[in-house]
Amino acid sequence: EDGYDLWLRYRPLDKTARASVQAQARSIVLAGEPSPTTRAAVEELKRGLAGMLGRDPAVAARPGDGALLLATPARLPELAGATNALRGELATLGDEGYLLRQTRIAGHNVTLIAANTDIGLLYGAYAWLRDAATGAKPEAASAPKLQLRMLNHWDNLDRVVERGYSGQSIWDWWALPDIKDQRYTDYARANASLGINGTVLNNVNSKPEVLTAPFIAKAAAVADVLRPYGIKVYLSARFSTPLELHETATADPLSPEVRAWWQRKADEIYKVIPDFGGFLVKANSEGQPGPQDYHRTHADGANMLAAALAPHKGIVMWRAFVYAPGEHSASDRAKQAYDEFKPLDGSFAANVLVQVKNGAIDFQPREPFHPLFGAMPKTPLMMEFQITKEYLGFSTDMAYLGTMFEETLRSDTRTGRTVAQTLTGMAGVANIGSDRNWSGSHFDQANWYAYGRLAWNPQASARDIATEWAALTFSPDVRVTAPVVDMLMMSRETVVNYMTPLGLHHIMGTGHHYGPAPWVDNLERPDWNPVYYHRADSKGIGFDRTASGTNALEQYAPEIARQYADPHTTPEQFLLWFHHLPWDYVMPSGRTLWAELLARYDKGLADAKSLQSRWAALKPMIDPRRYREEEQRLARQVYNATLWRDACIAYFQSVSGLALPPGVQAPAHPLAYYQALRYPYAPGNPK
Ligand code: BDP
Repeated sequence: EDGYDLWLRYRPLDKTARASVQAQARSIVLAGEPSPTTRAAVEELKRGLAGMLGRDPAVAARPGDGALLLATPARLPELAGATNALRGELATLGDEGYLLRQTRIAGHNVTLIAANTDIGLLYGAYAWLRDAATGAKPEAASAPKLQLRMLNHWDNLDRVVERGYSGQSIWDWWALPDIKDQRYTDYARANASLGINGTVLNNVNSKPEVLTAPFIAKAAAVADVLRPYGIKVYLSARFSTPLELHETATADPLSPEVRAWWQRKADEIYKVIPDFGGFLVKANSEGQPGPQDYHRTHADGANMLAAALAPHKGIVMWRAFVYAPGEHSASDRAKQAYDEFKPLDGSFAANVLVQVKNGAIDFQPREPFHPLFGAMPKTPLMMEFQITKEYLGFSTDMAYLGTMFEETLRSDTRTGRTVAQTLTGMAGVANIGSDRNWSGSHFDQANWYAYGRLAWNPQASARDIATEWAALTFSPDVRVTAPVVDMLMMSRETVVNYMTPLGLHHIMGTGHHYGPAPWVDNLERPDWNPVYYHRADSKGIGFDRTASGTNALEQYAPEIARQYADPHTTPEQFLLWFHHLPWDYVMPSGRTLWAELLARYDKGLADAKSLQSRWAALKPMIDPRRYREEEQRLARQVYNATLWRDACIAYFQSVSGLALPPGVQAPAHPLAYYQALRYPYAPGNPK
């Protein structure tokens, strides 16, 4: 096993499971005429059954006893019939939902995969296969809770992936449109199995070229492969495209010439991609051009593009990740997005969604939820999660993000809704590349999986998802799933502890964001420096975001602002995010803040070692290649955790001037050693 098959491995079942699956699927029957989408569903069922049962399944034209029957009301009038009990249930499932049921149809006992549309059938087929492979009962009705379930590829046209740790981009722009890699189809299968229904092919730091005819043709070729799987193609658009292509004299969104250009461009795209999804835009952030260059607002910019796409039913996903030099950068970068976007609530066109990162800084190992969730009731919002682990040790360190996504989604905004309930869509910055195992490491496949499952149902449990993934990826044997799930569930907290415990953030190495660098204080902009974020000195540590500091807290609902104003009622995990506290501040554990910080670093390292030994215990149960590949990574993770612990302790001790309490091991090297470490060819770094 090399990981290429992801969670769609369809390995032979044990005897009992085989008998049960066989009984449910003596033949595969599609009601009505095939379409490209039902063909994909039937092919997947054939592939799955052949793998799990060890022989090719029969495909029949009409249902008999034991048939696995795929039907929509349009394909099988009986389903739509007034006497059919399923009719009402189906009516609640919308265009993408499905139901699985063992029932009697046309005088036969069948396993029914029913939906209102062909894409629902495809999703139902994947769900049935998942149940078959994990031994779950095929009795379900499910519909996605979010309309838009997107991947965002940060893939450049030269195939370098920004923050990508799994090889080159899977999109071979050079070979497209004539040569369509088999991987595109397998990508579509994997994503459809999770219910992902859109993908942005190129980096948010976009180039004008992507909107020229040759690249539109390439994107169209990808769209053709993904279409049967219910996945629409989107592109990241650079705001100044017409100007940079020398086709207009300005990029001002209110200029008639510019508006007309984008309209023509939209028409041109829809001619070759009739179901093109729309644009994702990063504007006026990190040097990207945008409407503010012309003293216009984000809404002016977004609405101009939205007007061009609206006749074709396309959408604009406008990112709220804005941070630029100026007042905010000098005081508190965390406040900029809210300050710029909250006043615009209600002024975006109907086909604009604002895409907000999970936290207000930048994909840190832990952040409180972004204050814009719950604050823009008149604007459809999308969550942006980062599946690729830019700040969590790349694909080297193990960190299951299901728990992190869950933590944010379940956060109560105190505006009557959880974060999940404020969402219309979700975007995940993909961790997919052309590595054989797709995601750089086997465990990182779990993050793609968890993201997709949570995009379908943001209320799902990270633990249940981990269990499902482990069963599909390694083995349904509980002697494998139970320990693998334990590893997954502890892994992200482990990384938080050895990198940024107690609410610390952004103390990673400059540019690449790998490894510790809390000492960096000499970068051009204040908010590029780790010292800006931890503010440690001889007296204390932490960022004061209360009223005595930057008051970023006031961007949250009053109940939260009140609760977090006091360090004693602030959740410990966010303590230093919101407060600057003296080193001798007494923690709930009874330890001083200084001692607690050291204890957290120690725990992070101890847990990294525990991950390693837990995996070692699984050796007899895991296939050799995947075992070895993760074994090496977990060893490297122990090295990284040691480095983080030692470097951070050495540095914070150099500022606090405090002694290490008895029992705490001194760092292996002096601070200067850690400061001198370099990572010259760290992957994914655009600089
Ligand atoms: C940061 C990355 C940078 C991205 C930026 C973004 O370091 O490479 O371009 O986010 O989201 O996390 O636009």
